[in-house]
Amino acid sequence: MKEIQALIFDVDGTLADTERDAHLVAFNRAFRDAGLDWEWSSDLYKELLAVTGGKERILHYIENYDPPFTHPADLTGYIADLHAHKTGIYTRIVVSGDMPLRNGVERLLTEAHSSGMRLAIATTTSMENVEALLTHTIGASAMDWFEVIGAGDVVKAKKPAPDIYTYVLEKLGLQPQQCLALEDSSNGIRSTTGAEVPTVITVNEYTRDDDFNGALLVLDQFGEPGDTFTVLGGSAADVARDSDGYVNLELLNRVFSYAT
Ligand code: XBP
Ligand code: MG
Repeated sequence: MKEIQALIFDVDGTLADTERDAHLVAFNRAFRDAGLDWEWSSDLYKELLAVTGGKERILHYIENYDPPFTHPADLTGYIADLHAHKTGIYTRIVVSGDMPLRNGVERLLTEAHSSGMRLAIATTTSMENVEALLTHTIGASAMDWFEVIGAGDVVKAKKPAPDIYTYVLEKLGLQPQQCLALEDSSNGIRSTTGAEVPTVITVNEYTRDDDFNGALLVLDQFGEPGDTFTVLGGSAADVARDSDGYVNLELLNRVFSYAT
């Protein structure tokens, strides 16, 4: 059986349900603190998630939703400052311990780490946010579990462009077909598909209706013994149906060898 050489994890929506209870809350508080009369609802945020990256999302909102706003001379700098403030609010929410990892994530990461599996992260959010999340869920040592963390502005074109995966693959010194990506959104799978990395999806409330064409497996969650996943699709769906109902390395390797 062909074995996975490295797992590459997305962060937002995959490791934790950060979008509604942390990112969205932080955006709205940052707007209020800046004296802006903007309030993103959860439904609007679902639409805005089509654009990845907080700075890019704010610009997209200004350009396409005509909010009350007096354009500053330096719009890029203004958005960068607003977003930096949002990042501070976001990390404080995460540091307060109010953002748990999704079901099954800590078990899977712990198994992968202790078995010597190479681990990496490919995310649109910032390194600060990744560090806050890992440190305040698993613990500070979890940052060292990941050999490569590709985050935020390290590449110019964010997801759905393949650049962040290409960057991580290059740092790992691996070919795409030697790795497995874990994602939660259509922007995520467009990015992995562009980089030719086989992909397993766990959906969340914002991405349930996304198009996951090309996924090896689409699940509602990683699952735990006694709190098992539902298989939603993917070319290797039958492999998951014939399993104990939670994602572990053995299942991922079986799904992987089905694909490669
Ligand atoms: C995550 C994102 C990010 C976060 C906000 O996408 O789109 O923009 O919503 O993060 P993915 P920042 O899970 O595909 O990486 O505000 O830190 O940019
Ligand atoms: Mg995501």
